[in-house]
Amino acid sequence: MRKQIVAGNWKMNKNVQESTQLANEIVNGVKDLTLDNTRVIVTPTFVNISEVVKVTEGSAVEVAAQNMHQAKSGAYTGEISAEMLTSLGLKSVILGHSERREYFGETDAILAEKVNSALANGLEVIFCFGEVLEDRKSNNHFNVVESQIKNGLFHLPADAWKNIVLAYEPVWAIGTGETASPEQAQEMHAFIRKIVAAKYNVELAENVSILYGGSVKPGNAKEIFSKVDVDGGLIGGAALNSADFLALVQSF
Ligand code: G2H
Repeated sequence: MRKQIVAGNWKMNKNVQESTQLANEIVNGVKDLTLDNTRVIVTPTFVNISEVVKVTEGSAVEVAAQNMHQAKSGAYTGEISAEMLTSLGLKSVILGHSERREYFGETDAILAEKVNSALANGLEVIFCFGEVLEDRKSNNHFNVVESQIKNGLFHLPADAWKNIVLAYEPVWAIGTGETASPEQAQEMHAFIRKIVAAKYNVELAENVSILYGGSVKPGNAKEIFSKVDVDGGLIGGAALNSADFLALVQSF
């Protein structure tokens, strides 16, 4: 059975004290929960990862990174490699978030390299993609999503997919308060599973967790997460306070 995941994308928020406090509250909050098939992940900024790792050690809360550079090492001022993340004990990294694509020029080709580097270093990849509003208005959203997945991931052999989590984030719903309706999310997630099954096989597609992201909050999560092909969420704004985030963890 594929895993359900609630992953908090803290983006460029929280200093070290705030990060450790939030992590502490989440660690304490999940202690009494029966999580069974649900993974809980938090992603602080790079500078706060070490401290958050200390707080979450031995708990059910996993720590992941929001990004990494594709090169092994070298003269890339300001960048972080996959190996640096694994040396901190991290198991996962988010790649391809629309903010990285839009503000930092991350192309499909760069992302494919990042995916390769992450996997080669034993990291799980939470791979994000999603259409902008114009694509949806022009009914081009399925094509856009298909091409992002194809260009970023379809070069991988089937066995690499055990370390892939997909995150569909319609750009028009990110941080805007707009959410895709549960039906829109389900429709896209079913499409994604179909194209992955067509490229690989049905079993592989059934085992991939597909998260939804974009203004998920306690008030809408239950309905979105209840959809058959939605396996949880990548959460921004509502991951920044423990009460909301813990409510989301319990929204399955
Ligand atoms: C989408 C999401 C987290 P928010 O970026 O990845 O953010 O929940 O604030 O829309």
